[in-house]
Parts: sequence; structure tokens; C-alpha cells
Amino acid sequence: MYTLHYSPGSVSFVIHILLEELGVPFELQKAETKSAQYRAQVNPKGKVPALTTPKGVITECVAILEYLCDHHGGGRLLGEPGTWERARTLERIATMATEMQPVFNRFFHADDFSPDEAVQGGVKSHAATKLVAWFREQDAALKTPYWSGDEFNAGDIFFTVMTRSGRWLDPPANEMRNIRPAYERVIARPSFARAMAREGVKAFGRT
Ligand SMILES: N[C@@H](CCC(=O)N[C@@H](CS)C(=O)NCC(=O)O)C(=O)O
Repeated sequence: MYTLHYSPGSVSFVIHILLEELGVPFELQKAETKSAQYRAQVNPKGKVPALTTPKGVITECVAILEYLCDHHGGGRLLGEPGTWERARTLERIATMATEMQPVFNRFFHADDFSPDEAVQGGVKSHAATKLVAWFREQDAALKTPYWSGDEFNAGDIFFTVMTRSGRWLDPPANEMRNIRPAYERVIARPSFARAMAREGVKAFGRT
């Protein structure tokens, strides 16, 4: 049995939804990321997601995602190992995990980047500018039912979680013209509905 250590609506939400999509049994544990116990027993980096498995703990969204897909028939979501489809899907996921997620961290946690409040304001507003520009590019390029194309895949899980975080932007990412229908299509999936209910988060609004 797996245990997913999570913070509501954060990037760990990607793994929560993936577990639901794969139909894998798991327990959910809200993480006390700042506690010494969490760092000692679960993730020394003090972050979520972390997945406790029978073999030990694995961290980093992209690693967890690939591990779960490979062990639970997730080829339809990520492409089979060694295929072009796998490489392209991971490419898009890695962009979000390594390029955009850190910008969201600057937007939501500017105090992690400078102790100076004046500097924090600049960090946050510059992050917002970069995020809006990125979502506008995605919106302009989106011509298919899903961000990933004609079929839903793991990239759409990640993109939808990021888009949900982008509801704090101006304009909100989840209300952009082409993103909104793709977003609504994904959040209507039973996996999202179950995960949102368990984490107590909503798809729209600034709550
Ligand atoms: N590189 C990590 C980043 C994870 C990350 O930044 N997690 C944030 C939440 S979005 C976190 O745990 N922050 C500390 C906290 O919530 O206390 C990954 O992709 O899994």
C-alpha cells in the first residue's frame, strides 16, 4: 500500500489525481513539511509530494509519476517506456515541473527568495508576469480538446493542476478562452472530482 504525503492543492495534487486515474489503492497523509519528524522520516527536503512505497520513500513529482505509470499500466497516460510518445509527454511535464513550478513558488512564497519585503513584492510581481505570459502562450496554442492533444494524458493532469494554481493570476489562467474548456473537461473526470473532494479544494474562485 502506498501513502501519499500531500499539501492540499499543491503540486502533490498531480500524484493524488494520477493514483485515482490508475485505480491504485493508497492512503493520504497531510504533510507537516516543516516538522523535524517529516524531514527525518519522509522527505529531508521538507517538500511534497512524497510517496511511501513498500521499497521506501520516493520524492519528486516526475520520478513518482513515471514510477507509478510503469508499475500500474499507465502507458496510456505517459506512453510506453522507450517510445517517442513517452519522451514527448515527459518533455512537456518536465517543463512544468522544472521551469514553471519554481516560478509558482516565487509567486506564492516570495518570502523564500528574499527576507526583504520590498524585494519580495518585485519577486512576486515578476513571477506573475512570467506565469501570465506562459499561460497566454498555452492558450494561443491550444486547438485540441486537451492541452496534450486529442487524448487525455498525464500532461493534462499536471497542466490542470498548474492552471488551477493560476486562478490567482490576473487574468486567471483557468478562465482564458481556450484553456477554460480543456480545464473543465479535465476537472469533470471522476479522478479529479474525488481528489478535489478529499483535499477539500475547489476548481474555481480564490479560496
Ligand atoms: N521539485 C519538487 C518540488 C516540490 C515543491 O515545490 N513542493 C512544494 C509545494 S508545491 C512544497 O512542498 N513546499 C513546501 C511546503 O509546502 O511546505 C517536485 O517536483 O516534486
